[in-house]
Amino acid sequence: MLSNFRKSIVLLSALFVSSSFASSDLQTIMKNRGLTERDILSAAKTYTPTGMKDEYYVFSSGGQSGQVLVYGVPSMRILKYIGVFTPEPWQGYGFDNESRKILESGYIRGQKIEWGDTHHPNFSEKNGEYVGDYLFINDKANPRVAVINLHDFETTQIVVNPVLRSTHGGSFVTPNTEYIVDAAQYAAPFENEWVPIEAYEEKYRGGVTLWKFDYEKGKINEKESFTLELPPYMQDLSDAGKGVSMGWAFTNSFNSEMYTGGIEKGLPPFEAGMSRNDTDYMHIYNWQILEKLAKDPKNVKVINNHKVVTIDAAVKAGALFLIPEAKSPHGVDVSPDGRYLIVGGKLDTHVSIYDFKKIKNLIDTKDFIGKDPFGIPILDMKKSLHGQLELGLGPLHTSFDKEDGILYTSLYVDSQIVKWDYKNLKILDRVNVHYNIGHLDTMEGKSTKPRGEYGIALNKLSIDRFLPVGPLHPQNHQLIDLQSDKMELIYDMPLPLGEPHDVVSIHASKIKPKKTYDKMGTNSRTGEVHEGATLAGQERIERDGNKVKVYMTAIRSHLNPENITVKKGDEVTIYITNLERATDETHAFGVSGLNVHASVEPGKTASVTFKADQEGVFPYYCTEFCSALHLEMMGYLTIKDD
Ligand code: CUK
Ligand code: CUA
Repeated sequence: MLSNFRKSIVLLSALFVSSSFASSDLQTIMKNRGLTERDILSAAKTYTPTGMKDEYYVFSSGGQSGQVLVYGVPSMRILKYIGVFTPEPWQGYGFDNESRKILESGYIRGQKIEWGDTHHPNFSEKNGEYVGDYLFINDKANPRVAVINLHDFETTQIVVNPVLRSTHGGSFVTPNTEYIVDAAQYAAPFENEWVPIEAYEEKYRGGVTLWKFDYEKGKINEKESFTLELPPYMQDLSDAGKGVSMGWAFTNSFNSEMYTGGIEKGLPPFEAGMSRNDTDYMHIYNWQILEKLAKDPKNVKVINNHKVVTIDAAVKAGALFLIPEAKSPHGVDVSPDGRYLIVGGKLDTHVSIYDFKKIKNLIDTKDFIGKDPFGIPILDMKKSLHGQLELGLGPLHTSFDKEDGILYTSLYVDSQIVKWDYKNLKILDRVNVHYNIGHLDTMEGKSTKPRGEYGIALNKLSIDRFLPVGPLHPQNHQLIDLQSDKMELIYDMPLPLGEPHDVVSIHASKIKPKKTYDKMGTNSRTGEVHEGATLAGQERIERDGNKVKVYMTAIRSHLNPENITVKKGDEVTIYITNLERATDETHAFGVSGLNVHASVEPGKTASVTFKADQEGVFPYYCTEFCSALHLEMMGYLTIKDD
């Protein structure tokens, strides 16, 4: 597929360069639109004619929308929004009972949460390679992790962190999806109680939660999950070891000062107090040892029904260490072979390359330079480093090329991507992006087998790149061609849903979504046949006291039943089964004026429950334009006061 694509580009460029460059039609268009030859080549690299499909899927965080976006590369065409932490009406997410149950499991200690701050999506992995079965994503604001089933692109689970108050360094995945890891951001007490800020060092804590994933069930097992207690250093981005560093994981931090603010008292603000020290700490911990510790009650404090492995127990078992890193770093990214840890300086112009073999040697020979106030052994920074390279202002994140030793790092302040060689510490190329890049991605770039080929710059600001739409600007995802020595910016895509912090990409062949649900009457959130599944001829209305159950079917072009009469005060549940077998024949069910909606894809059963608390006549209808007789796909709900 790629070779064909490449061939057509070669052909096109040959055509342009050798002949009179372009046909007169093309020349006219170029002249009228002010396009250069390079623009035409970029168009040829990204334009995807009708019916042609993309080579890669990209899954993007939807930022404050609490959702996930899916788009294709190289076309950058948006394919789907997936409702995750917030309602999504088209999919009925948060409206039908099945999805509402998922969404409500993400409420925190009874508090309804209606937004998210999604940061980092990650795929399930085997041997560190991406497997297109599941996607995980974390919510920084309301510390939660969600599981999305990639066989139907639906959210199937949300777990709430029982001890941390905000999490950022997640959700990264251990090489065989043993754990979904989520590291704290802002330190806070683990218990649900008031603790004065003066007790910060004593009572506030950071941590890393290791969510145990049951691959067969596709679910996080909360009982087998645990948290490693960490000092209140403000943990940050993280990554799992692989290859030579299998079993280990790495988490940055940015407040080794343990500064607690105080601008209101005339003290320096957080930003100044937190960056006084020249170094912060990378946390190095071994999850394989920790998982054994978590099974023994003497290593564990149980807080909010959740196991917390103490710092002391982790240190005693040789499972937790610190290494200084240049002040307030940002990303830590593990090389495909697991040997090198690339740490973005953020406030430092350098990127630091740590060598895990050196780190392991220091650990094995107990070669420590001291301990932190919590008794955690500290390794020598210089002795752990492979080297440092000055890349420019604001290095943040890194993603890898298919060529060994080559990678790409984002520079926030300089608004650039730098291509460089981390083994020989050499800069190879730079490209400007628009503007202020955060994360970047290369295709499958954080797996053990990166494919490179395309890069995506996730830019925080777009300023002048798009038609203006008011003071809140869209963000800009820019596509970069990585297939030759020189990086080339080839496409801009505005993303208007929220701040899309991070994306992950996967070859299209690795995602195998269902076209329809195979078992008639599937509950899509559990994969089981729904209790309310209704086949043709089984349609009925049942009453039990003031509870009314309607077993409804939908098929082109009628809903059955078409008349439902209930009494005021009844609790009404309608189960809707879409009997279609045809691809893309979704029916949906909406009742006017009652906030009732469900999307029912072929083979699915969804249910809605509502209180019939006002007398009146409420038309219901299919909200998907499914056939020429779609408008006729309707009925009447009448609510009678007697
Ligand atoms: S990120 Cu979350 S602050 Cu660099 Cu992963 Cu934007
Ligand atoms: Cu079914 Cu419209």
